[in-house]
Amino acid sequence: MSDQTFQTLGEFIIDKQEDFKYSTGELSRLISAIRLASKVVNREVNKAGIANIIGQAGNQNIQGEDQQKLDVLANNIFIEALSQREVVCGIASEESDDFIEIKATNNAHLSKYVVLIDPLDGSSNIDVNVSVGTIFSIYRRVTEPGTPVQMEDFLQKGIKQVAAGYVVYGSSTMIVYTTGNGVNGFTLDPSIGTYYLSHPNMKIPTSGKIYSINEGNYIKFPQGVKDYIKYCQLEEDDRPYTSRYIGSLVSDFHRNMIKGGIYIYPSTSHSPKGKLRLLYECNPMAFLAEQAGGKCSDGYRRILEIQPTELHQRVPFFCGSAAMVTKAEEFMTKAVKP
Ligand code: P6P
Repeated sequence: MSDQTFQTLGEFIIDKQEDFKYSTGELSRLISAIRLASKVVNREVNKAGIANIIGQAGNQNIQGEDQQKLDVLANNIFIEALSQREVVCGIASEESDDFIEIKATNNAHLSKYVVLIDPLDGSSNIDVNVSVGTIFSIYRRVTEPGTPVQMEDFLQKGIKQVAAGYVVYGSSTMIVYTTGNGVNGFTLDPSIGTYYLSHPNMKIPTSGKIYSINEGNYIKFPQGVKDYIKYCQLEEDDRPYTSRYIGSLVSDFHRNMIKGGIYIYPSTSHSPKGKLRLLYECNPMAFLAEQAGGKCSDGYRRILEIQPTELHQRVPFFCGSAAMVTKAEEFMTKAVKP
């Protein structure tokens, strides 16, 4: 790193404190809790390989310690970090059927935030050393202090998010997040455990040349998706585009944030609602995409306007450069016109 002193994430959070209306510092403490948990998960992810050598998840390693599956471990690390600091009154996780109420030791029930999280998305990629990530979404609770209520406090539309972000545990570890005032990316210097502002005010290029979709499912895709893929492959204008699919949402999304492109996980004949979860994958990514000038829909409707009905519901997902998502939506609409 040059001798230029980059702002740290801690300094950034303090500087941006005034961005949060009526700020009590609670949201800042919440983001700081996520920052801490991400460093612990980063350490565990980075030693996963060696852990595999000395003991598979679910077995005992040579120290006789039980190897936890990394996504379960990551889930526990984030829940502990958020619970200990009494900054949230409830957490919904991809790893838990129901939301977790954070019991008030002091004034947790007065905490005005709920967090929805995918603690280790793409964890099946760990064994092949592909980047994985954490995705988080933060809302202000709607109900009065006390036990949170699923419908009112967790099943809120994405437009109600107060903050959202992801951690990508890749060739370098980054936190990318928004509080509704643009998107900023921070890169971890593992030698001192400090995140530095490396990607200020991130903007998704309006268009791009990368389309990202699992074409192994091609025959199961809706006609509009098939038509759009063929459009991407035509030798015409700025095409053919390049196909890139890592199979880790955070990595595919992060690449598009920087280079431009579109990521699609559509409905299929086997999964009519697609695969990705609305509350802790699609909504946070949609908030980030829109804050960075991009676009995100289910092929027809803005993701952030969808009214959730279940904690773990799935939705089709088209996200990335605005012009590319608009073009894909045109093919989807054309294909269903009588
Ligand atoms: P497929 C990982 O399991 C995940 O939830 C996303 O991170 C990723 O983009 C997608 O599923 C990959 O799914 O069906 O293409 O393997």
